[in-house]
Amino acid sequence: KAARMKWWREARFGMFIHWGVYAQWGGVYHGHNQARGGAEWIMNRSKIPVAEYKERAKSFNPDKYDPDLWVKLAKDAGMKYIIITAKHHDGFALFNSKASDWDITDATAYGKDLLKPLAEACKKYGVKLGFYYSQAQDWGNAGGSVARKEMREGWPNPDSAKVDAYTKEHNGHWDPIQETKSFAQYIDDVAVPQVKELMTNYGEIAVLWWDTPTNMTDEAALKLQEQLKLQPQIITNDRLKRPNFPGDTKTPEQKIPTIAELDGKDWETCMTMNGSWGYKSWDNNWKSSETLVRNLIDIASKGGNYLLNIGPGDDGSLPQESIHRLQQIAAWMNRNQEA
Ligand code: JFZ
Repeated sequence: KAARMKWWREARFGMFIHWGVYAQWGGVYHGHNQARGGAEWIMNRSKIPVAEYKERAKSFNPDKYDPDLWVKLAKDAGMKYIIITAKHHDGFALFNSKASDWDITDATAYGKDLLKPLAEACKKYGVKLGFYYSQAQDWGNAGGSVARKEMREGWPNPDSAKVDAYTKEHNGHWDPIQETKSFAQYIDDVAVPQVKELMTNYGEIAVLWWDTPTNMTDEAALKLQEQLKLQPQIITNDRLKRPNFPGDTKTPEQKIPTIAELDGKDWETCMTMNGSWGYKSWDNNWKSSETLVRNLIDIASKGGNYLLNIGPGDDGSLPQESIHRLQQIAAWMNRNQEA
């Protein structure tokens, strides 16, 4: 394990990327700003019917997508690795998947694998690439599980009480199409083959970043873990299934542990630059570059890694505020590096 963890323990700084078709909403549904949660949660928070969500996804066409720029910004800021949401909770795959039509190639106007060119750019700049994969929650592929959130936290829909009652009775699901398969079928038909695709088609993968093990079973976790043997050097976090699948790294979220809280395990704090992981058009609550640099120093001084998030827009461009902060971090790195 020590050999496998060596680069990660020295890395200190990485880039998290939350990107998907949810960027088209940007935290706004039917003219209403999402009341709570990250913009990547809008489908669940607003209980958008699956067909309606997929209809809008058809026009997803990120023609300003420039992975070379993303990786260069990361590299210049001193980041050693990038983790991108290959599939978030809405179930949409940013890659060409044979296991589901709910993917970039079949479901959108853009039609090209988004991860391949990112993998190439990472190789070019010597930055490691990892994938975030929402293994349990999947709102767009039948059988996936759903964390129940009340709709009235989303937008003032007159039917919200009815919708909330429905989700309560249906294990969080709000659209009958979500329950046309069992969770076990979803794992076998979608999650396992997709993880295999991710472990096979993009070269060396440094990290598999699991998330929200809602309704996970040991059986499903074992099947998913099995696919990782295709990448023997891979590092995983602790969110596959608790408590029997601890993974390699702990992931305190949006917070930096105190010295007293450290327990000797490898850890990585993930954090947003504003208040949302996915692109949210109206969130102007940006942390200053000074704060971000201080966080990095604080984390590095305690032996952790800092995974700092960007949320690209639906056209593939990065918020100007994010670019600016990455450049200011790069400038700080330059001023403070050994001669
Ligand atoms: C999850 C996702 O639901 C979210 O959209 C984002 O991808 C984030 C990085 O991960 O949210 C979480 C997961 C775990 C905790 C909090 C939010 N946690 O352990 O406190």
